Amino acid sequence: MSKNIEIIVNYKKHPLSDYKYQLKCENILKNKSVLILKNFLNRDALIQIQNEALSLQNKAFYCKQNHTILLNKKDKKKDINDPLNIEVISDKGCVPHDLILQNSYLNTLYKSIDFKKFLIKVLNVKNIYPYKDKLSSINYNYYQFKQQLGWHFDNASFAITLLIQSPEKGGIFEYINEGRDYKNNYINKRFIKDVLKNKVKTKNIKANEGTLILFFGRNYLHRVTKVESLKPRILVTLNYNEEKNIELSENARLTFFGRK
Ligand SMILES: O=C(O)CCC(=O)C(=O)O
Ligand SMILES: [Fe+2]
Repeated sequence: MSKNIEIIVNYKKHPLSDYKYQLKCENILKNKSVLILKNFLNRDALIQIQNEALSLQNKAFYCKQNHTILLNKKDKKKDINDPLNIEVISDKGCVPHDLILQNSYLNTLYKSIDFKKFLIKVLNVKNIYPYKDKLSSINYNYYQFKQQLGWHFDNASFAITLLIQSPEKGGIFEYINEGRDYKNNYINKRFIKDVLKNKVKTKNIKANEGTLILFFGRNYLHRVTKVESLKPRILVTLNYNEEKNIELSENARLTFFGRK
């Protein structure tokens, strides 16, 4: 199998190594905090990754969690009406990196120098590194019938996802790009309370299978609505760190993958 990234990525539409294209993407991400690259994967590569996702599905570890929008546990001693103390539910399945074949297109893409250089420029970071542990760098995520991800802000500064399979109904990525400025330690609780009460009109991302999404999830309240079809929503997260030798904590690994 060739390791050429042009076999995987639709270079005609997304010329990752072209400086002008990089600048354009960097500006969109800077201004909108989200970059959506539709038809990022070539058709054959998408089909191959979809097949891999389906063949690994029975190995997924499913976890259901109650958490606050800052991904903490609810504090029973604190005000239960405080929007930072309201619980939401997340449940999905996860296949960790060590179950993905060495020669998977996902590994080729993840390790590709061209892809890394593109990400570094667009995210405006010094460098990016894989996780030190063997589970966290690339994950398949499965949202089965009635599964969802509750409203939250990410802990990581950026997120990179590839939509692999859309459900027939539900499983929509919704977001609000107001209400928090992580750097300045600002959070608009009243506004967020209205979001949690479904009083605010949310935006959603219309991604199709093969779409790459980059976003700054620390300032973005986001969720995935319940999947309403038997066909699951399948998403890959490509996880990098700005520093070397970072591990996902053992606790988090036990929670999301069921093992260390
Ligand atoms: O499933 C998605 O599209 C988003 C996933 C997400 O927000 C997360 O894993 O923090
Ligand atoms: Fe998130």
